[in-house]
Amino acid sequence: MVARRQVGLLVLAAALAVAGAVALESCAGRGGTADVGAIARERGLTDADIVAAVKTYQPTGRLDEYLMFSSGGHGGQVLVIGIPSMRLLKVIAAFTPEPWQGYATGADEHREMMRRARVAGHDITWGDTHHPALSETDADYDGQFLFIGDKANPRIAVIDLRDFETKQLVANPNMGTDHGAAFVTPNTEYVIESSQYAVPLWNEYADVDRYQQEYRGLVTFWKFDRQRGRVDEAASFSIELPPYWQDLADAGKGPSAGWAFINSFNGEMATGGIESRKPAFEAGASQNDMDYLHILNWQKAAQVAATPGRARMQRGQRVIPLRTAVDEGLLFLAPEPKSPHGADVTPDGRRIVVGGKLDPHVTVYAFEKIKQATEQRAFTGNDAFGVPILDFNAVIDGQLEVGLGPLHTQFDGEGNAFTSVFLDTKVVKWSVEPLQVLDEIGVHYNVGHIAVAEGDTKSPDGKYLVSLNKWAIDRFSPVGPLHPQNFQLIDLTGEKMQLLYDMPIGVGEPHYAQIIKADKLNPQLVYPVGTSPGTMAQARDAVAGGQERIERRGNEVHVYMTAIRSHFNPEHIRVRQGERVVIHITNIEQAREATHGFAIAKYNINLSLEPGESQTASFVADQAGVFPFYCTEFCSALHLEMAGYLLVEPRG
Ligand code: CUK
Ligand code: CUA
Repeated sequence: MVARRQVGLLVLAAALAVAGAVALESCAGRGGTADVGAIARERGLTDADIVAAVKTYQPTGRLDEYLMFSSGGHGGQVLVIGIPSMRLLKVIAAFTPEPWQGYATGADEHREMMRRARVAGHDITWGDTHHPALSETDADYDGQFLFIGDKANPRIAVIDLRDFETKQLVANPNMGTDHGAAFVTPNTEYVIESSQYAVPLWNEYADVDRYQQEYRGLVTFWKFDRQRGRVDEAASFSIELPPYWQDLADAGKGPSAGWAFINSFNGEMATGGIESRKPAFEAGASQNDMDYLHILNWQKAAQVAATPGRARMQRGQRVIPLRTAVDEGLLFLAPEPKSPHGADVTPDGRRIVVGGKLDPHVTVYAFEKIKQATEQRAFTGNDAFGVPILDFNAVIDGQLEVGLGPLHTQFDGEGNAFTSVFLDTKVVKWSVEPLQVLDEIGVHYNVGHIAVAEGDTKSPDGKYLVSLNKWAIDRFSPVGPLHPQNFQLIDLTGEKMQLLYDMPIGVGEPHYAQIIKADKLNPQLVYPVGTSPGTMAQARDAVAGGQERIERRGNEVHVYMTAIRSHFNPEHIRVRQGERVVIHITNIEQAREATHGFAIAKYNINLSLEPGESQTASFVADQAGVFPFYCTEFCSALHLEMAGYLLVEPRG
């Protein structure tokens, strides 16, 4: 306590010295005092509060040290947040249309991307994002790509960090929902997506009565083509899994590179209750003391999938049948207590930490022991599907009691682990070797994931931890029955963890986040004129200044348009009712941030054209009349004049 007070006083002294005591007096006379001590007293701030403020405040123009990419939950987006300031820097549209960035609100490119990601014949206009994964090179974030899974539908979005935009949505044809997505292998060879709620795999339909016979879990290894910046669906493969409900996944690294680990719950294979008079899922799926950690050799599986006759094509995807996976030694199970949630590989790749939601311990598995047991075929038996089960006590390093409801674990670079504890609403710091609790801090309130700076790499920075809490309850002014979520920034630099900042998240419920050193990112600030962001290459229909024109081709009217402060060229588009209008529009600016919007009244179109960007929007002019179009971005003093008319002549 004494030490903390001294720090506070030091900070005060420093702040006063910087501000300059003379200037303070003159301010005070005009109602506001600049006496830091007086302000703190008046606002009831403690020394710890002042330290927290000084550790997080960024003066105007100062950039953050880290960027956090957070899931936006069932808002379907990705949030980009600066650390330590906790300022929201960007919302990246991924699965949900986002008009202000012209995402899926008119551009043909997005329409095509969304069309390819249709699921079960439906247009899906939202997503439930859970786990973002930064691309890695040699088990370290490389700042090139970001992937995120949509639990609901089940899909993966690929975001290019050259422009922070979504480039591809990949739908999984063989899953009901996913949850272990997205996680990457150490060189981003594959993006991992594993299922959650089992559904029939080989047949379209089977009643839940036939759960054990027909329902299956699945893990898909999406092959990532880094050169193209796209998932290569044809080069990807899946492995059939037992119908336990697979949960979180993580990829091995270092000594465990080539392996993946997936938790599961509902090892009971409960099929639900209520009208069936069987126990409801919450009870039925929580009866056993042990569930199964799935241990997968993906490197070997990739070879098996490539061997003719080993994988079966199912709905256009190569799937290694469960039987083959067992015969080839691709899949093993290790018991894990009890309804586990997080599975997290330590930075050195030697251990896997599992938190059992209904068990007060974290369980630490030793990969060396797992590997030995699989090689010596030291199994205690097989599950109902023939998958070999390892001896729990032979493959763990130990267990550590951390509190009620341990969920997810992160690591620093000094051999410490941090586990979120849901029911006790706290974060516990512990050492991996020896297994020992070191510290804990209460959070507000229901903690889910936590994220540590560079926490999933082989060399985490530690330094900061963000606790991603659900249900803020009383932390912020009430804004109706549903409160914002609460991100809490925690300082890891001292012996005791210290709470620094509360950040309300007024959108979907975030799940996971990753924090990357800001200087690893190097986004471009303008596109070369005529770039299509989809390909990052010259758009076929890009328009240079002076080339603007309108061409008629049969029933189509092609408008080659430019945008530059503060006009569109042309400003009049004349078509006949029923004609197809194809507008190719290029923002020919090269000044930073000189973005223009392009909205057409009553036709549900809004594009956002960043400097240099070229896009196409096409639609049938089915409504006769006069439709203003205008720029939606306040780009200059004469921005309101950046407008034109679409004139649709009635059919005669
Ligand atoms: S989950 Cu939400 S708190 Cu989808 Cu990783 Cu654990
Ligand atoms: Cu361009 Cu406003």
